Amino acid sequence: MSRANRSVEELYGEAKGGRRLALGRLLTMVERGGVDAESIGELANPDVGKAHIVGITGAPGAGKSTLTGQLVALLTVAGRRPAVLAVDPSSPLTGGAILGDRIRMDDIGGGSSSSESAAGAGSARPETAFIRSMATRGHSGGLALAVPLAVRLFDAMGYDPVIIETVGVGQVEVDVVGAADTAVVVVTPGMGDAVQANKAGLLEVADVFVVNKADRPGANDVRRDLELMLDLSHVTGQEEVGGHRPPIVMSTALDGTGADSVWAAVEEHLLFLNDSGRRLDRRHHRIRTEIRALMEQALGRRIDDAMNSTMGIDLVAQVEDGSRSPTAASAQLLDRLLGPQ
Ligand SMILES: Nc1nc2c(ncn2[C@@H]2O[C@H](COP(=O)(O)OP(=O)(O)OP(=O)(O)O)[C@@H](O)[C@H]2O)c(=O)[nH]1
Ligand SMILES: [Mg+2]
Repeated sequence: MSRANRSVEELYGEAKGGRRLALGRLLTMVERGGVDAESIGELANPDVGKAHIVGITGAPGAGKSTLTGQLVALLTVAGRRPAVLAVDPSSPLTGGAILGDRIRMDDIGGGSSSSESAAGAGSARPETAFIRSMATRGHSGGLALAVPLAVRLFDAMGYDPVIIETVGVGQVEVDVVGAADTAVVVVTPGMGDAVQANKAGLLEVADVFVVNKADRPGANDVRRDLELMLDLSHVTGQEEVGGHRPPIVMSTALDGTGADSVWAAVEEHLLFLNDSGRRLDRRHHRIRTEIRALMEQALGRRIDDAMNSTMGIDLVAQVEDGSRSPTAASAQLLDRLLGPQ
């Protein structure tokens, strides 16, 4: 790996010294990916490993950002330094919601949340939380690479906990949350919401369930549905022996009711992880996932190069004129790329 370039190194040093603007710029580089992002990964590496990584997911509009804002308020009052990474939903369903997220969470976080809005950097008020929205702009694998790196960066900067908010609709999003130390799944009263969460694969990854919008009718029904599903997964042996049955916590994020219980459940799960040795398993899984995503990206680049090489262009032409099958062409290119398998 090449030496981190100078400007990235300087920014890293500034960010380490508490300059929020510098951290915002580093996060923009992480978001873009490429060599600068790689350099940041190298620089942060010796400093990571302390933060409690918490994933918060759930359907669009479940109240994840509102709840996260309440948690951030609670944590900063308690003297913690939380960081929040709100992954910009690329889904057209929720597109545009992120600006609202930013404003709402900025109100609570005390100001700066990104390089663009780090105006509070010079204010006298001690700012302990750092909140950042991250857009991955449709890069394939962008989210899978940028999120773990941003988490590492926050961790290296001494932020703890690091909270990741994602909409629980796609596999990548579920994976991101599943790779956290503690995965919080937010459901709301509404027809079959618990069933939807189950379908989206969120039941398996949940360490803590939050029934948010408990001020609305039907909250207790959702709770009951979740209990039943958990009983069922227990009966069918999905729950490991000595495992952790995810608690179900009621919350009204709108006014903060229950946020303290949500955080208590999250902390309790961390204790369980530490006591049982499972925290190392999570870390192991996270590292494997991250290395795999990096390899996939690097291989993807080499595949593109191979397709654009003379050999690639010739092979495409041969498939076009019928003298070779796509399977044979791909095998030949792979042989060239990786050596005979
Ligand atoms: N009644 C009620 N409304 C809530 C509660 N929590 C959040 N809301 C409202 O639900 C809406 C969505 O809240 P968000 O926090 O943006 O939800 P989200 O899950 O972050 O949404 P996306 O990021 O767009 O998926 C907002 O209008 C909130 O004010 C709650 O406890 N009760
Ligand atoms: Mg949100």
